[in-house]
Amino acid sequence: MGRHSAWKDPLPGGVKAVAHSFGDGYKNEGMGFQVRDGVKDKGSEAMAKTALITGITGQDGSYLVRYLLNKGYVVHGLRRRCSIFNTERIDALYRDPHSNGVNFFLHYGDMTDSTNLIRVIQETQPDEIYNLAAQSHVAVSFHTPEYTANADGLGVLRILEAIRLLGMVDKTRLFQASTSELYGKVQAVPQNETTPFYPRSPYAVAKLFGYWIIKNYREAYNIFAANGIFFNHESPVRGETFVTRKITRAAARIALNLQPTLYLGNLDAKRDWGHAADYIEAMHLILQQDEPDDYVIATGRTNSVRDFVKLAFAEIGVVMEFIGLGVEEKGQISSVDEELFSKRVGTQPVDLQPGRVLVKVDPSYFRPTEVDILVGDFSKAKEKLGWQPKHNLGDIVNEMMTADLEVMKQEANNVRQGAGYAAYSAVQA
Ligand code: NDP
Ligand code: GDR
Repeated sequence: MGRHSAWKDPLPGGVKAVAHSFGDGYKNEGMGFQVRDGVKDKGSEAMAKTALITGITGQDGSYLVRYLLNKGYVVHGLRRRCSIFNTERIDALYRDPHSNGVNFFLHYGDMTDSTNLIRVIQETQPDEIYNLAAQSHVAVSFHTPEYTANADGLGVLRILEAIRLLGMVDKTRLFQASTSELYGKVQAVPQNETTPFYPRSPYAVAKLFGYWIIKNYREAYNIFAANGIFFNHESPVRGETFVTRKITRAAARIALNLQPTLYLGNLDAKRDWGHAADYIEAMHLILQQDEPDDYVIATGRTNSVRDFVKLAFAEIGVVMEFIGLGVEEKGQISSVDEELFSKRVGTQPVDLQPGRVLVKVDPSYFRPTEVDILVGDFSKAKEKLGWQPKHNLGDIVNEMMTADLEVMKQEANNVRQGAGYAAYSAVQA
């Protein structure tokens, strides 16, 4: 079992998972994938729309490709060359490229390379491009600011220029994954499409360039280019170093005695957390409108990192309380519901007595400049797109904990059988 359990099974919409086996002899980097079932639109290929997704190996890409394949799209994805496989989230869609009816293709590429973006767009002739590729970790952007600016900022310009230079302005629509991080040091609560921006990280500044270049090319060249100002969205396949997944993984590991303590940074930060499955539907809707426009996509509710910790542990019957202040703050067990614990974890709680400290603050996770509170007003999306979130935070935490418990039970088994070892990433963020 991989790092994520969520995509190992038959896929949503009746799409069947197919065993993965990447060969290394592809002459053409257009690798073939096919969804065997579940393609609702059985019309001819000439009728099918073609989409290109950058960032297809990421959380949102893995949801979006399934959504579009189920709608009958032919989907092309941009993947980076990596020294190990980085396609775990989409492996279940793999199908021998020599088969008939392949409708999902991967192409090597990078947002920092104009030549390859131009070539892939020319070869694939997409009706819709979803630009999801980014160095998306805010804390990491302080360590790699120039690269982040290049990939997340200039990368957007490269795609716009490719559309223009290839004469595809009338054919191709572009969705840009903009972010609530643009609001940064917030100038109003909640934030909507007219709230002024105040970015607080190299990531956010790079995304600000992306946001404005989309608007500028829309006005200057009439390109159908639109920003989705997306607030945080999570899922069982969220990257492991974002705070929600870090917490659900750690809670599952602590329950199974694989890890003693969870170290976090700023527990006071408040975020508007939604579900990735809802947000990718909004991306698609944004590109189906008559006119290109920019939309806030959010839930309208905000919670602190501390709240999220409590919700995650409550899933396994562990009630947490926080004592102390600042870097001395600690999360300790207040009580344990043993029946719920054994139902969810499958074992009796070991060493989980009231008073035991499970969460500590490590200042190395603090950011040089922080975004204290985000909460989005999605009224425009509701009115114009008919979009609203279907999942609440309780649903999200439940789904993430269920998936991480499954992954960690397997890891605990491996440890017991001496077939593996309990390791957690040496570099967390
Ligand atoms: P992930 O970090 O999970 O995925 C990012 C994707 O971008 C991965 O496929 C990654 O490839 C790819 N990528 C990174 N750098 C490059 C590059 N230089 N060239 C090509 N591909 C690259 O992000 P999410 O799926 O969570 O987010 C999708 C997009 O939405 C991002 O742009 C993010 O900034 C934005 N966003 C996300 C929000 C969220 O809460 N999830 C909220 C608002 C905006 P690899 O797998 O090889 O690393
Ligand atoms: P964020 O997400 O920065 O909002 O960006 P992240 O989950 O990394 O942080 C959320 C908040 O939690 C605080 N925090 C910690 N964060 C991490 N990663 N690790 C910790 O140990 C920790 N402790 C506390 C952070 O300081 C922050 O306040 C995400 C990304 O998906 C972006 O790409 C996207 O644009 C925004 O959401 C909207």
